This record gives sequence, structure tokens and C-alpha cells, in this order.
Amino acid sequence: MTKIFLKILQFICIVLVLLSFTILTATPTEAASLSGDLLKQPPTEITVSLGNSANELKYEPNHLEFLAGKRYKLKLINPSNQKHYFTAKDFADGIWTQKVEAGKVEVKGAIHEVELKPGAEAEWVFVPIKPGKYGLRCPIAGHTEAGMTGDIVIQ
Ligand SMILES: [Cu+2]
Repeated sequence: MTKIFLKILQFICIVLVLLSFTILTATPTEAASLSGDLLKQPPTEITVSLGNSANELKYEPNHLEFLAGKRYKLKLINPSNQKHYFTAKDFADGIWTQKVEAGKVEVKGAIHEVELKPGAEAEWVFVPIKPGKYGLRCPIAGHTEAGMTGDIVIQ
């Protein structure tokens, strides 16, 4: 419960920061609608493949960059014949997750890792908040060691 509350607070903070930057040039009416506009902002789409059809143990791409305060749709796909994880806990703590969508299910709120079965797809919609460099890895036995790692930068 406290975690969710902190996430909401974080989100409100980023909205306030964005508002204070924009308010100088915006009329009061425009400024009032900015927080709503953030969620209507068309997300930048990025696709990451967990493994590939040749069953190589890697993320493609294995380096991701995001800008704080922008809205993103991270599309995760698994074209391999084994399951994989997208595990980036510190990154997940540094973003505000709007939802994770898979099939006909939408999960709202904080998420720390996503498991994709062979052939699965999921979409993670979020707004990065905390700049930093974060690690990404697949914790399935042997996968991290084989090079199924990556890094994620929030600027
Ligand atoms: Cu894996």
C-alpha cells in the first residue's frame, strides 16, 4: 500500500516539475490540462526481443535509452522456444508504470519483472522518472551467465 502511495507521489512530483517548466509559456487553461495530456501523449514504441528464433541467449537490443517525463510503450516479444524474463528491478523502481498489457489482460500499477513464455508478447506502458543506469537480466539458470543481460539508461 505504502509503495503504491509512493509511486503516486513520484508521479505527482514529475507532473509538477513538468508543469513548472511549461507554465512559463502556457496559459492557465493549457497548464491545467498538461497533467492529463501526459497520459494522452502518444507513447514512443520500442520493441525488445527476449532471445531469438535461433535460441541465442540475448536481448535484442541489449541497450535501451529513455527520457524522463516521456511516455513509452515497451513491447516485449519472445520468438524463442523457451521462456525468458525481463528483470530490471531498479529500473522498475525508477519509472511510473501505467499498465502492462498481455493478451486481453491489463495489469495496472507497479511491476518488477515480466516472464514471457515461448511466442508470448507483452506491452509495458510507463513514464521514466528517476535518471540513472540500470541493469537488465534474465534470471533463469544459465541465461545471465550466457550473456542474457543488458542496460537501461534514463536521462
Ligand atoms: Cu532467458
